[in-house]
Amino acid sequence: MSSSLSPVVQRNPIELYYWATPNGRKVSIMLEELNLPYNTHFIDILNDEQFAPEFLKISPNNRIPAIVDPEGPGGGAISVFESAAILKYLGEKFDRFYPADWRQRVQVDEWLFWQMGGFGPMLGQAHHFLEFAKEKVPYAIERYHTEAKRLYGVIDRRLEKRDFLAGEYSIADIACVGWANSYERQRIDLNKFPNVKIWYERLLDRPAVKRGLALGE
Ligand SMILES: N[C@@H](CCC(=O)N[C@@H](CS)C(=O)NCC(=O)O)C(=O)O
Repeated sequence: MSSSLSPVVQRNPIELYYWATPNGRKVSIMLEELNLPYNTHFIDILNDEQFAPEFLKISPNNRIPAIVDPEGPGGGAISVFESAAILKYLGEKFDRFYPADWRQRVQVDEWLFWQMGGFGPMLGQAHHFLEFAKEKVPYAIERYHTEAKRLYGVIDRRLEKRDFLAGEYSIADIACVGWANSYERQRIDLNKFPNVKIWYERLLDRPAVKRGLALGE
């Protein structure tokens, strides 16, 4: 972990294994926010490249995103898979967007894990059954679309009197905006969630968020 007294300098680029999806974009946004050098390796998940043995060595769950940092703990290389683990790793290493204060960090973790457990998997299912499923399954559409709207309601209440999800702008916001960015595909009317809409626009005003979202488009 870095010390806030001596900012860590990244000398060699981080290797990013990526496809332009909500989970992938969380990491491209974070790398852009940190202004780090990185090389992007596009893993075409529509053509099963995520199952290549070389990729499985760094991402055993055969999913993007993953990173390899040549300058990991102790100086040697480290690979990290799972988007929240990557956000936490980078946040801790560079001491940015992940507060050191324990109480504040708990809040960031709450909303980060909320995203990983709900505002991600459920929105993904809604998107799948609304747009991709080969057969129309009304039960599944109703179940996941209802859950997606409930989750947007949760985040909307949370943002009622706040600019960001957990104190200052943090990896919790970065994780959630990756998914909120696909609200149209989830058939969510953002006008019904006005606090989310303002928060989303606030995040889109950040050049790094724009660049991260645009990677691979
Ligand atoms: N919990 C994982 C989920 C990653 C994930 O689902 N990635 C998708 C793209 S958004 C993927 O690689 N899908 C490939 C597949 O399903 O085979 C994370 O947050 O990193």
